[in-house]
Amino acid sequence: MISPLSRRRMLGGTALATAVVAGMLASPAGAEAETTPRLIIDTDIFADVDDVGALAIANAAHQAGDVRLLAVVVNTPSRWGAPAASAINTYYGNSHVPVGAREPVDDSVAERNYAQYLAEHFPNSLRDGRYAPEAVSLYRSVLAGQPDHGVTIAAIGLQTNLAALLASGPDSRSRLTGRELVARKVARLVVMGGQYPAGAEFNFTQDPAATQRVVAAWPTRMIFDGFEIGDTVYTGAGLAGTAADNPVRAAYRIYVGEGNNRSSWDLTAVHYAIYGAPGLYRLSGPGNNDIATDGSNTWHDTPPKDQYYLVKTASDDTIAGELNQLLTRPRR
Ligand SMILES: [Ca+2]
Repeated sequence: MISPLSRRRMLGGTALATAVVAGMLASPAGAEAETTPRLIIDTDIFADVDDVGALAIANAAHQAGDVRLLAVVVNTPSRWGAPAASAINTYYGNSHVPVGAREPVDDSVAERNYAQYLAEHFPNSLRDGRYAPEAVSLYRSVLAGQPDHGVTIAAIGLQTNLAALLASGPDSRSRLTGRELVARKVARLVVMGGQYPAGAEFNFTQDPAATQRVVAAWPTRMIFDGFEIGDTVYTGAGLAGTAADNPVRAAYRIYVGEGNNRSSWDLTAVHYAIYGAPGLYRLSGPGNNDIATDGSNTWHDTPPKDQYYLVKTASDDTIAGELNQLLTRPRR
């Protein structure tokens, strides 16, 4: 069933966004070659429920050994976003995965506020976003400890944290600037944002100045998952058959109603960041994503930068099937 909540991506709202990260090859010294991708997710969890689905997929993949989820950072000012993310990690046995929050943390309330419900009703390590580490500090700390070019970031919300990371200066965690640290440690940034070849999409229009800075200055490969990829891929109804203590099921129940689906903008981005999803997508040719002052975007093939966007090569039902399989996989 298609959710009636088809509002958000094309118009502004009050919520914020994030970034998702997925990991690439890593070669830790003194250990056997490691091929498990390493991922950081930057999310506006609390704005829409597809962030919950995306975190569920990342946790299920982490549980299966398909990815190493390094951290989650939240780019909304809600005090409930970070504990909600922690509740999902905790459900999957990943309470050790750190969750950072954007400051200042306030009492913003979203429509169908599943995030507050998860924070208050499911075990988590934070309880309140005010107790979470600050997002940029967490980014710098986590990135500094990773193999060079070993991290994928998946951005599934606003670009606010990423812009602040790029602008950050040397500190006790690293003597590199934020931009230098990203250039050294990150392999690629997968971004749910924009529309291709052109459009105006929620994640890019909520903090357009940050979007402009990130897209213009990000020093590694960028792959864009546009509005058109996940909009008609419907997932989540099957959560009604999962465990009663599953916070992902609770979030979908609150946001779209038990047994209903939601679009899969963020799920497709995180899934791609982890698995590459051969057979589901191809990459556009290289180009450059031009961000206007209002956050709308236009793709140009020239001059080419290390930027690409996803193009679907499978049906929406096929993509949804793969996502749903992960989304409803029982925790171990
Ligand atoms: Ca999101």
